[in-house]
Amino acid sequence: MRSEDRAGVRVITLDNPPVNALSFAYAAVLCPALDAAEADPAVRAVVLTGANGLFSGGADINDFTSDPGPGTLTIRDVIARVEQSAKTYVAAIEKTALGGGVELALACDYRIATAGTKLGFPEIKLGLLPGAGGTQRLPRLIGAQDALQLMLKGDNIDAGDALAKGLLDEVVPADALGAALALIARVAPSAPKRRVSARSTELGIKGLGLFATPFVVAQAHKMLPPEDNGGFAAHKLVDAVEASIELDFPRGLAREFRLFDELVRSAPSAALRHVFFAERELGKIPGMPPAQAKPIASAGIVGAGTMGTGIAICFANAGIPAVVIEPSDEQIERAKQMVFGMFAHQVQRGRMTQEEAWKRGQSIRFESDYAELAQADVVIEAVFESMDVKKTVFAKLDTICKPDAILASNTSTLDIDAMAAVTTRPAQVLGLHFFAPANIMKLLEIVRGNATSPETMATAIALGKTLRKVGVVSGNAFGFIGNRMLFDYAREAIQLAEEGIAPERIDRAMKNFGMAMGPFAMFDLSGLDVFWHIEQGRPDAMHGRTRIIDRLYREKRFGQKSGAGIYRYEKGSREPIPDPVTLELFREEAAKAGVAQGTVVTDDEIVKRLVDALVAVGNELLRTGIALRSGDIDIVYVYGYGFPPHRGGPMWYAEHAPKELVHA
Ligand code: T1G
Repeated sequence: MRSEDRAGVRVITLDNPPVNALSFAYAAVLCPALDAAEADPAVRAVVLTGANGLFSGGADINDFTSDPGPGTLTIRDVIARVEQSAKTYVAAIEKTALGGGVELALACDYRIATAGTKLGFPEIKLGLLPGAGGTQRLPRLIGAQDALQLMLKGDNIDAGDALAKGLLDEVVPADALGAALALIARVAPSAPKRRVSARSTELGIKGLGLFATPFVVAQAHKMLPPEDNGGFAAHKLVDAVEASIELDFPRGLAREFRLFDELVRSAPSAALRHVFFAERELGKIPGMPPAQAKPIASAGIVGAGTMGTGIAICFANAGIPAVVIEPSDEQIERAKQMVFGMFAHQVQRGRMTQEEAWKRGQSIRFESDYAELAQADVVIEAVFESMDVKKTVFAKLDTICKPDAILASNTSTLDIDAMAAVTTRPAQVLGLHFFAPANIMKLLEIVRGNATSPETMATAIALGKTLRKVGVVSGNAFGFIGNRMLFDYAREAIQLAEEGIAPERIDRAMKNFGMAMGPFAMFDLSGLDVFWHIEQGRPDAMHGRTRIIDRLYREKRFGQKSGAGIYRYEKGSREPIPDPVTLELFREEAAKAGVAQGTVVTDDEIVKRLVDALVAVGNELLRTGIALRSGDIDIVYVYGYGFPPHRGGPMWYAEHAPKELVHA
């Protein structure tokens, strides 16, 4: 922390690298400094600002694993001192202010930020609510409706929106500190304190007075997911904002503190905090010598199918021009439609200007001649999932691409080393496994081959961030991390169905657990034919072929795309309809395999068996080093396979869920 005086104004600079977290330890530094400013008659006003390129990333999330001992100073004590001060406080905010950082600013009399600053309350993403007065001060400042939206979503808003909502008093092009000093020169010491807590909360809904609060609150609760399935913090947040309307400030604050304490001890919050830190560990590869990432200024993609085109859109969104090689004019037309459609949709949703959409669309070039890839810094192959086809592509790329170009495969299961072996540059070959739809799904498996160099890995990890992906490093083995585990998960689901449990019941149990969709609906969405093809390629060691998949494939029941798979679908509908034909197929296959029908299981036991299947393979992947950390596996399943983040991922869940629910 730095503190200096400028003409009677004490400038206190938050300086707790890397993100100026307002930890218990840092509160013990800040509180005496605030007390000193308060006691110094020469100080007529105080400016709070931040070092390290931001204002503050909020409270220190590490602090939540332990209870602050009696007398421990916390962010709440810092904020109380600022608000109760007799002096004028101005928050001078640059770049980022999140969670407790915004709550600190809310305790000040004035808030000034530079244009482009991001402000937000991400606590909900940690299974928490703003627990340093935010749920009581923000509604008083900007109205209950806007405050609730901001805190329920947990997304950042920029300074312009924050000014429009009344969260900020001023937005300046640059130099927030200078603007704060100028404001103080204009207003202090004559200006009265502007304590937000002294205000009362307006509902902030046109034409609706506070009388409507019970109705609005009830509506808000109705729109939230159930408490036991991801909605725990959100419901508490609504209760806290209701308190900001119903109760005076001190009692509202006490209600907030009680609700926060309940959340910080909760399993969903512990799980979400695990996901937060697991995500930040991803780029750290134990044992890999430090290496410099190479800049990627141009990309090539081979294959303009759904994946190839989605990958090209990722590059366009990151401002990197991409050349897509596709021999079929018809396929190029389809791909151009997809690109155009995707960007037009962004414009319609107001997420992009027409001009920006045009620019990004134009940055993707479709060609048929591989020679167009000669100068690309990275080339990603996204052709049909056949090793022979991929080897042909890699051998060709190796002769055409510049010597230091990186060659990557978007394969979801196949052997990267086998592809590298047909090139003269195995050190620059790796897997970059995108998930469908590639321009939407955040997960990226970065598959390290035996010969892949540290420099290539560093470049790929940096590229993942540039493409705004969550990049997880995987060793080179069949199915890498995600798909490898998925096979055993799918297998266990089929086993349950062969034992007589209806697919729709299994899917319902997994959805109620929080999965985005159940295993059988997933089969039908991704296509049983795709599953069948991958099964043909998988090593026998991984259990035999799945009889029912074979059977459904031979009966051309491919899923949604053919109108029937595990479920059947009405024409033009994606609504799964249980199909007695499938039940009969399961019964026949079970009888052939001598699988006893009539197993009686609870929904919890269905969840247990399926999560167990994931965890058993997860442990094997950790033992063999294919996965670096159990946290990495959790991130793969949360970002790539719809595993509920409030359960922390399969490995975390197995370790932390009540023992009666798991026995991995
Ligand atoms: N607490 C502890 N560590 C944090 C942290 C935090 N709030 N924020 C970041 N870190 C660590 C992170 O783990 C990493 O560590 C390093 O800082 C750089 O982070 C009472 C309850 C601020 C936008 O949720 O969103 O306030 O890996 O890689 O990309 O109401 O970090 O280097 O060892 O992400 O530049 C609410 C979380 C807290 C914000 C910077 N705040 N942080 O992004 O760096 S709860 C948040 C972020 C709260 C109050 C409540 C981002 C960032 P390491 P990074 P970045």
